[in-house]
Amino acid sequence: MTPPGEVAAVGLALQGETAGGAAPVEPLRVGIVGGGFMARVHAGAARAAGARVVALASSSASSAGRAAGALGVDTAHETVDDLVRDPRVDVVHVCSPNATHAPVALAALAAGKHVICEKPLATSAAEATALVEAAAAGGLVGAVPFVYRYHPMVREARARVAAGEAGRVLSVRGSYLQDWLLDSGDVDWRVDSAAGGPSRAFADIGSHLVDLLEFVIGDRLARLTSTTNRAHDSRGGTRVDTEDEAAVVFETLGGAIGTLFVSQVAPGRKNRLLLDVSGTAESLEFSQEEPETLWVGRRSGARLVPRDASILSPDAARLSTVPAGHPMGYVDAFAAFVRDAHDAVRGGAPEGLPTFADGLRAARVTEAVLDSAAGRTWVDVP
Ligand code: SOE
Repeated sequence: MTPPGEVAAVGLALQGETAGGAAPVEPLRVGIVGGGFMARVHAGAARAAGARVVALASSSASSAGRAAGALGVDTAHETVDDLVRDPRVDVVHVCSPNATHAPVALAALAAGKHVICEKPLATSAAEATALVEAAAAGGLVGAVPFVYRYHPMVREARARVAAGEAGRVLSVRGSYLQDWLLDSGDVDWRVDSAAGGPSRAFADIGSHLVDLLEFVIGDRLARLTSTTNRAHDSRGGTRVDTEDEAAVVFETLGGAIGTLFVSQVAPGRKNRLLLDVSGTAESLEFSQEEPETLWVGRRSGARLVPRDASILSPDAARLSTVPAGHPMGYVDAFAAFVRDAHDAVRGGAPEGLPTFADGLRAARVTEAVLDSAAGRTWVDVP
């Protein structure tokens, strides 16, 4: 067991901190677009990474003023354009509704800003492609918060697969269940395709699941067939045209098979993302609601591996910033993601940073899921 004092050595340095007494680095300056739950999470993560949150813009000047006040941000801009052109802003964090992601991120890139854009990166693969190209053309960082990659035990599962300890991956079962949209009175901008895009449950949470699955097994979905379901055709008096649930069967390029199930109407399930991988030697199971352990099963027996940096792979240990027994979770994963994204802005190449290319990948899988469900057929994933 690593003594508590030594664990920080495997963690990441905060911005502004330097090794060996070198001159301190100026904090990055963040501008946030959006004023809801995710804006709050991004503001906290940016500050934890040592950045300064200097400006905020939202759908109106008044909502920007309110959110800036609540989050302790000095400048509330009247428009998003004002924010992306603010010379004090180095990185724009896009936390507004899905349909605005592409136009806001494109405007920020055009203004020469690095961008962290919430998922889904865009509501179509064509828009996501334009974002990948714009970031590359400008030599700018584009990152997407597939933050579940930042749980240390996810990195541990990935390392075990990469090292061959799990054997050849035969099958994967992924599910992501929530219940916050269970009742017909549960309304949110996400349920309306004009604001959220043509896919809701899959784009919102299935995108996390696919990203995590491909990240952990180092393989890609090749083809899939899917079906979707809707619990309520109308919510709060408005017709709903997005799915509440999606079920997917898939094959990977590497020859594995598997299933995915996502639901935002599963009673009692709050944020239950579960990934269960079976290789020829061992099975691995990670549950987002119990992120401090990884279940590792072999024919000879199963055990729960604890998040203890002294026994983990280097990448899992790197993200394990407090000693074992001091629970880490979603907020820590988010902070680690932003720390790595900001490190990339400074020219670093952090391991496993989800970029716009990964956002495009999720958009392609989402389109394949909707196409397959509409055509009731197998679809190749581009
Ligand atoms: C709501 O479904 C939500 O907040 C998602 O938008 C997030 O991406 C997910 O991490 C948690 O649930």
